[in-house]
Amino acid sequence: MAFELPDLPYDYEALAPYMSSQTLHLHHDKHHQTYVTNLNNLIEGSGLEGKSLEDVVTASFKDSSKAGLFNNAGQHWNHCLFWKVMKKNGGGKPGGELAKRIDDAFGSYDKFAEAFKTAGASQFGSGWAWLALDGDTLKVTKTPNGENPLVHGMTPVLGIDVWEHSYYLDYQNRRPEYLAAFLNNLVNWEEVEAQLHKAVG
Ligand code: MN3
Repeated sequence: MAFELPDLPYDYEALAPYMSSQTLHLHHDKHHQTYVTNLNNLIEGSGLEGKSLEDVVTASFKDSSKAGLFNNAGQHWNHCLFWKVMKKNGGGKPGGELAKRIDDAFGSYDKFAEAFKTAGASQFGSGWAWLALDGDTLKVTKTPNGENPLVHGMTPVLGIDVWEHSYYLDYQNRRPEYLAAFLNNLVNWEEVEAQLHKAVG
């Protein structure tokens, strides 16, 4: 069964002005679609046909002959999470178990936010910043290009795309402003908490 581009869980206008309709159309309909198309083409004959997306990501990461497959599978996984962890009128501080785990891991929400923004701003070139579960502990991490924490044995619960295609139309070169807007106005903490519960089982 071929991999498919998921619909956005909100209207294209829903995240404006923090992420414009134009950015979402290009980013979802063009960039993400291209990763899905390439993934479906490259998986043919790879020996990984029929595997779950997570299995394709982790198996192809270990095999340098499958670098193209890895990049596209990783980017498909990353974007599926990215769309889900945003919503209209999102952002601000989380509640519930997530708030407690963030306090335990970082000392406070503000310290987490600084670490997350620093990770995103300091990722040289294209990549991602993450909040991921490492064993039983939340960590902030960053990865280049299509890589993600799954390949390092961690489970991402929140991710932000810091490729230029994700913010350049709305923020030009001001990546730190985009990172701040994501945390203050876009994060769907209920979905992040759901991802956390899925990860801890
Ligand atoms: Mn992207």
